[in-house]
Amino acid sequence: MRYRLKFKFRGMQIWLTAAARYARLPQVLLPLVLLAVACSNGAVTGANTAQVPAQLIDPMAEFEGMVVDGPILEIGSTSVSVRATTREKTVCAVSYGPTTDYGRIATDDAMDVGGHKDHHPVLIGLEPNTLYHYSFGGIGPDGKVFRSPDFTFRTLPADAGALPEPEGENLAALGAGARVLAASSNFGGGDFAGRWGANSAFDGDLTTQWSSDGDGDGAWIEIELAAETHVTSLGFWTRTMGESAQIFSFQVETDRGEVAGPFRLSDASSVHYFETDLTARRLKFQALETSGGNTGAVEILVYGSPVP
Ligand SMILES: [Ca+2]
Repeated sequence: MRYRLKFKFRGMQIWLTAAARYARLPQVLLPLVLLAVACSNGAVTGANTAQVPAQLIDPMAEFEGMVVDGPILEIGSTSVSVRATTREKTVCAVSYGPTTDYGRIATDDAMDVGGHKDHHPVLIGLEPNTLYHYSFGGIGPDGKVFRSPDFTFRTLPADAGALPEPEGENLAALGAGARVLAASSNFGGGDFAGRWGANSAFDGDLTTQWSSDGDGDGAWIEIELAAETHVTSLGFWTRTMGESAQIFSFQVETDRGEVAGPFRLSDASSVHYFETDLTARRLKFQALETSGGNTGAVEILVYGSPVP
């Protein structure tokens, strides 16, 4: 079977013919069609098309040149963290789903307006022990799009020993009236509400993170709950930068001087829950063992009931 594509460019007829013997044909043809539409629109509206390069972009070829490290996956049972580094600042996205039709998209909420080089999108809402397809792509400041070929991963089986998410409201959420009192630091000297600020560990957003400024084992963060609370469960999702920034264990200290822990975090791909029996208005979460560097948390959660 053969496809034929026809379009006008600056008054000239250009014919493209491609044989459909490669599985990637639609992915190669898409940018050709987009370029053709862009060129023909310019001709119709009279826009200045003199600077439009008459070149055809192959996103997968651009991917090879743009992505210098990754994608590297931190695979959990229900979520996957993706890390990739691009040669230039770009805006990235991951398409993912159970088939090559994908169906979901994730991007890096920490994105600068002008894009960035270190990308950390998180794929959430996954089923345990399930095969998924994904493609990492984006666009650079030169207007060139790039995307990876189709990749796959299998989520981990559900951890039989892991505690499920507790019932009830997360009392550590800012929306539940909790607030950050203090933190060992925020990356870059920012404030609590900044991009890497302490509030990011209590905002209910799995794409935002609190990052300390190189505190390693010395990282800590203290919150005040809306009311004196009998704390029956904690949840903690550590951040990671692969080789650093990951918390392996932590403890929690209350304003009454009670200490619980150490609690071990087996990975950085999801929230880990722990049962507790504490009474507190204020809770101080302290890193114990870490891989050093800009340690912090994606989310910290607290469950329980008000003390009568
Ligand atoms: Ca967050």
